[in-house]
Amino acid sequence: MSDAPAKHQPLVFSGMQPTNTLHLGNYLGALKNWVKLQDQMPCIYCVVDMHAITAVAYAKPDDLRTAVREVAAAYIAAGVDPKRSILFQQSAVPAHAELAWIFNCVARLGWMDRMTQFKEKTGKHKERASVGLYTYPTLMAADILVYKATHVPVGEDQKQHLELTRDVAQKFNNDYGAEDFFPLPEAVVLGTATRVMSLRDGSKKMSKSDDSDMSRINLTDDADMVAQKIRKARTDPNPLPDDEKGLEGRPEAENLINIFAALAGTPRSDVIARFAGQQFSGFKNELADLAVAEIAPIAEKMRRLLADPAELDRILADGAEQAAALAAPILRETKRLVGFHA
Ligand code: AQP
Repeated sequence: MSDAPAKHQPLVFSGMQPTNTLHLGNYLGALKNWVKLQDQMPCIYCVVDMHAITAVAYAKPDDLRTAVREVAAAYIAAGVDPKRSILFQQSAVPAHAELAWIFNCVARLGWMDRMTQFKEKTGKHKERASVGLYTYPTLMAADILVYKATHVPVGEDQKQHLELTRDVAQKFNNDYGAEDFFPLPEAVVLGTATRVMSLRDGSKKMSKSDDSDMSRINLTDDADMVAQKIRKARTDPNPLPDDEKGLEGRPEAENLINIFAALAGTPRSDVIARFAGQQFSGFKNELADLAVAEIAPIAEKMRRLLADPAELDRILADGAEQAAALAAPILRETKRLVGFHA
């Protein structure tokens, strides 16, 4: 991680969508790093419910409220400390939406058309996607820049969106003659499993919205379920490879080795050396033990937190108050630069 530009105080911002229960990909790709970053600089962690409705219309408002609490509980259970970091729900701070509108007018259509996640999520049915899903990256830029955050811990899959955030910041600063007004935030990609793939298809990322629950390990899965999902994870008929080269064209094997390395905190080359030429069954048993050891305490803590929804709501409300107070002067100055009522 390089130093943030001197003009801006180091500050972390990141968020996850309450679209479903968080999974091992969210945890290894992002959440685990969020926890570590708390020791390095101030952090703001958000449950991005405004992003969530770009893809799903919740049948009942309570379904979304429950999902928001569940994500907040996962953050805390994994080690986000609401006494040190600001933890809140995106829709509680309207400054995000206000700044997103301004950024919709800064970002260019050509930039948005290049976003691979939109293409992946919509496939052949682009015309049926919501406009909100298309403009998701400008809202993400607003989430980050409304606090002038300088560092954004995300998985590999979100790096392109962060590039767009930098482009938006740069163009706003140029267009409105305000050099360095917004920082150009950096992606913080730590660890070995920055892109965890589906357990059913090694070419697709592990995702909350995958129809198959067997494709992912949820942070709420119990030990039996975790072990079962790993045992049933798709592999090919060959034994584990002897070297890195032997992983070429074997996405499922590569994914399981990456997950093993991330959970064990060892380099991937060590994992390959240790299991070289062995069958997957023994490897999978050890992988299941590692996954259970990491996930089970989180699942247990989540259950305890979710038993007291009023306390979770209090934590989120307290965080929203702090976030709104930080965003207000930045939004006011942005509107003044644009010429809006401020
Ligand atoms: N498979 C993954 N491997 C590594 N990191 C991942 N992240 C998501 N999936 C993986 C990281 O988790 C953070 C939260 O992501 P999000 O909730 O904003 O949505 P997403 O990236 O679209 O994640 P999902 O699980 O695929 O959700 P759905 O299915 O709802 O779209 C991000 O930092 C992301 O990089």
